[in-house]
Amino acid sequence: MPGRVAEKQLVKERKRAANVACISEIQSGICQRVKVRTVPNAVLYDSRQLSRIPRLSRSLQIIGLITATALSLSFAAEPVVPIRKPLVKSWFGATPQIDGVLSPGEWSDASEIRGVRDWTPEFSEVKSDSDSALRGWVKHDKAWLYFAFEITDDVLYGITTERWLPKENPKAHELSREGYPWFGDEMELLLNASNQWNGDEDVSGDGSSWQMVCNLTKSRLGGIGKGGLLEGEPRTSETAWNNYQNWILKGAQRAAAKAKTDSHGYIIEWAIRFDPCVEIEAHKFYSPSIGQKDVGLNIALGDLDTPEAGRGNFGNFHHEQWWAGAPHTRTHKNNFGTLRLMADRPKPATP
Ligand SMILES: [Ca+2]
Ligand SMILES: [Ca+2]
Repeated sequence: MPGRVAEKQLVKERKRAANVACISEIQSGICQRVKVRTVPNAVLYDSRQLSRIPRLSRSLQIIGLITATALSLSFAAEPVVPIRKPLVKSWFGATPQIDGVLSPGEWSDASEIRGVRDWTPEFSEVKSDSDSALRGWVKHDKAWLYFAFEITDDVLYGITTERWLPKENPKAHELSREGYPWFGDEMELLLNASNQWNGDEDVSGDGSSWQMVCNLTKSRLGGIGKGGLLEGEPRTSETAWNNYQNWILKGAQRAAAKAKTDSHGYIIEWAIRFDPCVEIEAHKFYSPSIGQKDVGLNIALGDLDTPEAGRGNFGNFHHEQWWAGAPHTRTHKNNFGTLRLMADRPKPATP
């Protein structure tokens, strides 16, 4: 469900969902009645958020088992979910070629990011690197921020599977605001250039903060079947949608996504021009001449396989792993990690 949802309605929905999720555990005697953490002033831009049923983590189930033994079943447990807040530095480096090929040495002057078993799972946990894993790199030059990702994925949606549709949206592959840009094997970058937030709000959809998608098998520029960039969230905002589309059409963001020849993964290379996409203050865009600067960053790796692999999850997604944040709130700016832009300094040589 897109659009704004009042807090009361959201809390009610989550309590109902949590009760549904809890019934089987109550029946088997290992679950307490579980309070659902509220999200004050929540603004839902992403239709995945409301539709996702909060699932009990393994640790929560263990807590439930222990407390059930020790205390009466009327006791209410309040789970505390730690929020991942990683930091990565972006050093000044050589300009890469955005072609979906990791050439020898092309990213050796960049900082490395690893995942995703230890990232935040929105859906099923990742238990094996051969199922879903990632090596990533980030760096910048005078005018652009660059990311590269080498993704391991044992089943490529729309390549080694049929292009099946989710029951939630028969228009999932329409390249409009009604479609699901993130439906498929995909990555999302979320940047908060201002590095400021007021509460639990998501990105605004302009140079100060945004969420864009790179899908392996569809794109704004290449259509269905060709990987690349798509307008991300909030798709409910016409302004955000138009900003994102302009960036793609005018080349302010460029990306290449290519399946590996063995079909067990893919490569993404992604370039983001500081002007207009890293607006650190109103009408002021990052440049190495400004000096070192922290901005908010989150990264998502979405893994869609077969409908059976994602049974019980929204859209039958198998995995959606997040570099920063907690489940269900990871798109809020206050859940992001930090990208430290290191001005004109190159990566120090390894000792
Ligand atoms: Ca390249
Ligand atoms: Ca997949």
